[in-house]
Amino acid sequence: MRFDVLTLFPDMFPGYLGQSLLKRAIDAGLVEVCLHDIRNWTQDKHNKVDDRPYGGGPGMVMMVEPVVACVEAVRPMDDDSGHLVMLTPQGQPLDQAGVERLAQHQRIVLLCGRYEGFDERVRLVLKPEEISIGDYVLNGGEVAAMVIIDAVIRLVPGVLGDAESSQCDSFSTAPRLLEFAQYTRPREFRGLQVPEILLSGDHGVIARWRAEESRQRTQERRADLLEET
Ligand code: 6GU
Repeated sequence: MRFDVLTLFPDMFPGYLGQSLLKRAIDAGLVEVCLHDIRNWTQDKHNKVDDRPYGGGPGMVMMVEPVVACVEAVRPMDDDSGHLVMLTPQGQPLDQAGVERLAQHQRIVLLCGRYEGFDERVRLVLKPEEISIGDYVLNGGEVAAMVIIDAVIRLVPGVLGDAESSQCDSFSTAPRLLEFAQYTRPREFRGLQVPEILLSGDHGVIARWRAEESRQRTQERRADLLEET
C-alpha cells in the first residue's frame, strides 16, 4: 500500500513514520509513504504558497496553483493514480467504516491544508474526497493524515502480527462494542486485584465474562453505539 502525503511541513512525518508498527510495515515493504513538499511546486521566485483572502478577513489561504501543480505531478508517479483525499474540517467525519473503505485502495494521496484552508478552486478542480477526523479544529491536516495512515495500515494484510489481529478491535465488528478491560502483571497494585476469573484458566468462562464486560462498558460509555444497526 502506498501513501503520498502532500504538505507544507514534511518534517512533521519522519518521527512518526520511524516508530513501532509503521516502521516495521515500511521495513517489510508492506507500506510505502512518500512525502512531497508543496512548496517545491511554487511558480514565483518567493516560493509563495499562501496569500490573503479576497474579500478580506484574517489568516492566509493556500493558493490554487502550487497545490494543483503538486497533485498533478505526484499522481502520475505510480501506475495507480491513487485515491485523492483532502484533509479538512469541512469533510465527512472519519469512522471505522470509512477507514475500511480507504483500505480498499492500493494508493492514497493525502492533501494536507494549513492556515484558513484552500482556495475553493482546489476542491473544484481536483474533486478530492474530503475527510475530517472530528469536530474540533487542528492547525493543519498533517496530524489528520497521520491518523488516516495509522488506522488504515492496521487493515493491510501482514502489518499486524497474529497476536495483534484487528479482528477483535473495538469497532471492527457489528454491533460495534468497546473492548473489555485488560490486565497484566502484577496481580495486585495498591490494593486493586486482577479479577479472579482471568486467573481461572477456563477460556469459556473468561470469554463470556469479557463479552459481558464489553456490553456493559459500551452501555455505560457509548450507549449511542448500541442504537446503531
Ligand atoms: Cl482533516 N484538518 C483540520 N485543520 N482540522 C481538523 C481536521 C482536519 N479534522 C478535524 N479537525
